[in-house]
Amino acid sequence: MPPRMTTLGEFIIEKQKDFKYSTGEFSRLINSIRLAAKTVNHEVNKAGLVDILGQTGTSNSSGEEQQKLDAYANDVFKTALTNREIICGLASEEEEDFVSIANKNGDNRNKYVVMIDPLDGSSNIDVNVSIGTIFSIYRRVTPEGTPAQLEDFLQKGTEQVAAGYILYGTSTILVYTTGHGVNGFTLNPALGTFYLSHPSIRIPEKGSIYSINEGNYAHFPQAIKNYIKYCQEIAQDRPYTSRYIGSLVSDIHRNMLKGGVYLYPSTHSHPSGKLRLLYECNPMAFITEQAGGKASTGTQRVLDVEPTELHQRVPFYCGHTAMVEKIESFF
Ligand code: AHM
Ligand code: MG
Repeated sequence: MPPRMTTLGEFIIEKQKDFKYSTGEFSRLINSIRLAAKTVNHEVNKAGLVDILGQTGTSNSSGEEQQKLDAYANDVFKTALTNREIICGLASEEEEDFVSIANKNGDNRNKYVVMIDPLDGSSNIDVNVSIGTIFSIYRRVTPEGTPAQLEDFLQKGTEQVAAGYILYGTSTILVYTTGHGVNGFTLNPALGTFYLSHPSIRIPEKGSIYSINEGNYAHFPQAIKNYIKYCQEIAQDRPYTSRYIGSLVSDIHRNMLKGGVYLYPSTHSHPSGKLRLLYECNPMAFITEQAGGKASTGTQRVLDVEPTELHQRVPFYCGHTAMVEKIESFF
């Protein structure tokens, strides 16, 4: 008999009691994300086969060209979360503004808002490199029954009640935290079921990978130039290796399992860094801290940054605690 494997559905029900606002509403929310992830996964896997590759010709709110799959993933997650009447608001990296969501009877009694990067690393789609979805969940701060407001979204990362990512890679894995550690679930594509494959993920004690786009070297702050030199110097106790996929979810996931640090500093073209605080950095910071790691802007804990706008960017250094602290020491 094969060993009994826990499914994501079973895990959600089992852990409902750990969730401090346990109402079943939150479990339904995670369930909707699971369903949307399976749908997007299906489409991503056949991306090379159907005429869905290429660009829509429109740009997203940051002025970058949107790929067709970005738009598709955005629609899938939005529909899954909207139709089930479980959230009162949604903000997406692919959309300029947040949307307030009312139930079919017109009320706004739901408690949660979701922020999502529906398909991160989408410039990699055309070349079969792994991409991902990142999500972040908050309790609303405005009164239930009223439309969601900007302040429901501009909350510090410390206020997240859950965050996760889905990596569409050699296999599809959904990793999430509700503040009680981090667990990963791998999709069995034959059955369409996610199974608990990576329980209680902890970033390994010995980190040796640094991940950064060194092509931007000339435009990095001096502190980061110095850190890169530090990583490159040959010393017996520092045998660092460089790995950079250019797909945040993949780079972070690898570092979570193998030990390492991810860096996206400020550059000339992106003076505050490229990554978005609300859709990318906060969820990854929450997950990383829950796995025993650390996430910093170089001078501040990412989760403590006070957001001022939806599409705000911050420099991002995330991963193995000692490696992040080393980076901070260079600033
Ligand atoms: P995106 O949200 O437009 O896909 O951009 C975010 C991506 C991350 O996945 C990745 O880490 C980073 O951009 C790579 O940027 P660069 O190509 O500048 O190294
Ligand atoms: Mg992104």
